[in-house]
Formats: sequence, structure tokens, C-alpha cells
Amino acid sequence: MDDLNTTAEKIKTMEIRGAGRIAVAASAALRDYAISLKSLPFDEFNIKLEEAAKNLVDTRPTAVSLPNAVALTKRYSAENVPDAINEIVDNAEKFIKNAEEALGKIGKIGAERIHDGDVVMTHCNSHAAISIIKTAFDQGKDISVIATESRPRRQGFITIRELNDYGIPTTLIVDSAVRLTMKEVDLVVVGADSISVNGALVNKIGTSQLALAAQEARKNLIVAAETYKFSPRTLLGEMVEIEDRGSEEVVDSEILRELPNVNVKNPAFDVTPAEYIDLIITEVGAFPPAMAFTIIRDYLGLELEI
Ligand code: RUB
Repeated sequence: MDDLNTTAEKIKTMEIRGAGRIAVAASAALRDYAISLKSLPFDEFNIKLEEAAKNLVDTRPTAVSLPNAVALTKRYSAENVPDAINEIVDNAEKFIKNAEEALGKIGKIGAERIHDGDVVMTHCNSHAAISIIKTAFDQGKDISVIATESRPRRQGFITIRELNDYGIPTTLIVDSAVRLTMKEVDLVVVGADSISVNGALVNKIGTSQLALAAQEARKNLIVAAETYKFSPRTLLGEMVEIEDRGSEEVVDSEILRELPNVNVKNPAFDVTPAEYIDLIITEVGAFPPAMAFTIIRDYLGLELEI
């Protein structure tokens, strides 16, 4: 289970992060692990595979891309090990290829919403959101970006480096400058960790603050999300769990030791209700959030379980 454990650890420690990259890494790890079980009897193979799936899914709770990727990778109808492995390898190759192609399609569809001269605000570091921004830039549109720092892990620095290297003029702001800066913005583009059946978006903490400020300033907010970021389990009433991370990400433990009456809370994600979202850009088209059920039914299936 070595490689699988290594991937699980990298997801847990956020060496691999971002809902899309987590999903692709988990699918590849499960594929390779299944191949490594080729000499086991079928019943043992099944048990080991279930354990591995659970191990991966338990690494981080919020991004539904992870259980979706695992469920789509590990399903097989074969009743012997070699055929089951073939199905799993096919599933993984398909999932990874679709995930890669989805980014290009989202970029193309989303770029239609960006016009020459636009200032785009983004939050955290989302490959899907950045794909939209880069595509608009590639189309020759004269655009610039305002990127939030995204405390506490400061994923905004990954974003500004990426945009800088692409030649896109970018301004970095601290998270608390979002509302003040919103008047300069034409469009907000963010990624997604999960989208529930009611069209609510779960994304990096602070996303809902961008949404509130955008609505107040009458600016549109669009979400860039592959179809595998929608959560079938929310159809069963399940709520998306918001990951709580350690206090050391927010404040040095030394300082905290001197403050026995202080507690630090570090929720990593928040929820933006559907009414704050103009459109969700997926690889199969741009949808209003009210169509989340249709996307789950048509592109993920209602029985997706891990
Ligand atoms: C990352 C984050 C991103 C989404 C979408 O959080 O909230 O906006 O995962 O990213 P973390 P992508 O850094 O805690 O994983 O579009 O790349 O899948």
C-alpha cells in the first residue's frame, strides 16, 4: 500500500491540493494499487480495494471530487481479479483524461463571459478558474486580475505566480480588502470543492465574502467546476462537511501557548448559496445553479456511492 499511502499522506498534508488535482491523484493511486493486488484471490482483492478507497476518501472531507473520483475508478462488474483490474485501469484512464480535457472546455466556455478590458477577481487557487482567465487572455483580451491572498495557507500566491508567468497583469490583495476593491471588478471567477443539489457552492473559506461583496456591487460571480465537483450524496440529504484545520496554520503555537484563554478556529471552506451565483461553468456547458440536480443525474448518476 506504499504508493497509495504516500498519495493519501500528500493529500492530507496538502502537498497535493485543489479539488481537481486531489481527484486525479486519487484515481491514479487507486489504479496502481489495484494492479499491485494482481496475485490475490478475488475476495481478498475486493476487501483490500475497499480499504484503499476508504483510506483515500478519509484524507480530506470537503472536496467531493475525491469520493467521486474514487467511486468512478473502483467500480467494476467483473468477477475475477484480472478483469476487475482491467476495468479499474480503464476507469482511471478515462477519469484522468476527462478531467484534463474538462479544464480546456471550461476555459473556452467561461472565457465567453470575460470581455476586453475586464478586471477579474479570483480567490484561492483553482485550476478551473485559472483556465477561464488564461483562455480569455489567449483570445487577446486585455484583462487583469485581482487575486486574494487566501489566508491562512495563502494559496493566492500560487495563483499570482501562475498568472505572472503567463504574463497576465495581476494585483494581490489581502482577503479583507475584497469589499473595498469590488468596485473595480467586472466579474468574479472562483473554483469549487463541492456543489450540492440545491446549487450551493462549497469552496475555500472567504469565497462567500466575495459573493456577498459582488452581489452588493452588482457584479456577477461565476463558478468554474468540472461535473465531478457536484455531490450526488447531497441528494440523500447529506451535508457537505466543512474541514476544520489546525490552529498552527493561523497562529504560531508559541504565541498561542502564551494565550491560554484564546481559541483559534480554522474552517477551511465556506458555503455560498445558489442565489449569489450567476452561472456554473462545467465542461458540458454553462448552467444556472438551479440545474445542479440535472447535472448530478445526467453526468454522475444517482447511485454513485463509495
Ligand atoms: C482549494 C480550493 C479551490 C478548489 C478548486 O482548496 O478551494 O478553489 O479546490 O480548485 P485547498 P480546482 O487548497 O484547501 O485544497 O479548480 O483546481 O479543482
